[in-house]
Amino acid sequence: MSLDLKGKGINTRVTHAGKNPDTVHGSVGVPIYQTSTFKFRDADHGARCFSGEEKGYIYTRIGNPTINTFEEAVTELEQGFGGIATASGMAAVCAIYMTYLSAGSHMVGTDAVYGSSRMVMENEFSRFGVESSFVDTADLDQVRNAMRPDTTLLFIETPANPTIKLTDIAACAKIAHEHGAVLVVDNTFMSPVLQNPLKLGADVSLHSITKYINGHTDVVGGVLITRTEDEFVRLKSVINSTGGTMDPHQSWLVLRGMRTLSLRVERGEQNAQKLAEYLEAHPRIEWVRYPGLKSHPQHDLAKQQMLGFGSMISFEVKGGVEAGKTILNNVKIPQLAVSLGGYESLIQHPASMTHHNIPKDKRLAADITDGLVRFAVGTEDLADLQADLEQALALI
Ligand code: LCS
Repeated sequence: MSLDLKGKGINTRVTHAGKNPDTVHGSVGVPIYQTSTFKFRDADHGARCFSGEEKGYIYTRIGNPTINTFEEAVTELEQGFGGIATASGMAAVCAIYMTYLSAGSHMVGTDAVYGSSRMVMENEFSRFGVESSFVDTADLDQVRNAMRPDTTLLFIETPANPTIKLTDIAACAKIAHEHGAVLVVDNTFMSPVLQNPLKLGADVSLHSITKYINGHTDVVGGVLITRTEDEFVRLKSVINSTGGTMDPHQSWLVLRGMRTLSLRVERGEQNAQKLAEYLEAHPRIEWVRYPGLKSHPQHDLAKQQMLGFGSMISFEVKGGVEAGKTILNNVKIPQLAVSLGGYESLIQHPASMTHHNIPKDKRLAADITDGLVRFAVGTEDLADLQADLEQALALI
């Protein structure tokens, strides 16, 4: 019998969520069902599985026990109706666009979303007659003004990548629903441990699993968790038929990584808070953005809608781009690489890396300045990270 997780704390849920499909051997680890297809008992059984009269696995693009265990587990963490695992975070983003937009419809999105989430809309979906407005969703008036009668999707990322600006999820749910639109929240930066958008009224929570949920910088993946059965059925139908699904081995790795999610998040956050305070007080730093700092313009919103402040910091060094490069080239512990949410610290330059594909005028309008450095804080010892930053800052 599986453990009843109702009312249990986040650490217990991270550890035990998701039913083990092995009812034969009693394995504690979840088996990898590395198969593309499943055998029917007879022709009638096959027909019943296809018609939905009987539950049963058919074909791995449509469902697989290892993938389903991961989907169940992450749904438990987000407290949603159902989860759908995807091949990558971008496959999840595109599934949202394909499901909620049609020729002649319009979406409103956060201007500082992950670069490709914006560019795939402006460069590719626009070819199919879909319109979009990317605005500063931290400012609710900009959201309200951007909504149109044909707006069917409000897509926000909070905290936003890489400006660490926050968007009020509950307020956006209200605005979206008043316009008959759905609210989708990219919850990647917080993970289900630190923010639960569905509880705040969002219709779908989205993650690039590549980041905190997997946490080991060795798998690319995504997931969508819905608040209601209706949204689950709509999205599942689009994803199953368009094929951006996860595979069983990928799901197994991600499930394994996820079992330490709350420990990693807690440690990363402790380090990030101290490092943000250290950087803010440093004479060679121009500014620091971290939701746990009192100087963050939305520190109160962070305390209200988040369960912690996360481990993503953005900062700018005095001396702009060249001084920023000195930091990137001289820190020894954070590796100079894109991505985030792994156990190890990573550092990168959004203007020339993750957000290079956004035209400069749009990038600057979204406050992604040329000197902005993004620091994904890992689980190393705080003293070592701080000493490393100190020696790099001394070179400026
Ligand atoms: N959403 C957010 C907030 C992201 O940061 C990313 C990737 C995605 C979606 C897409 O997920 P993927 O397909 O890569 O799994 N962000 C990256 C970043 O900041 N550096 O490298 C990738």
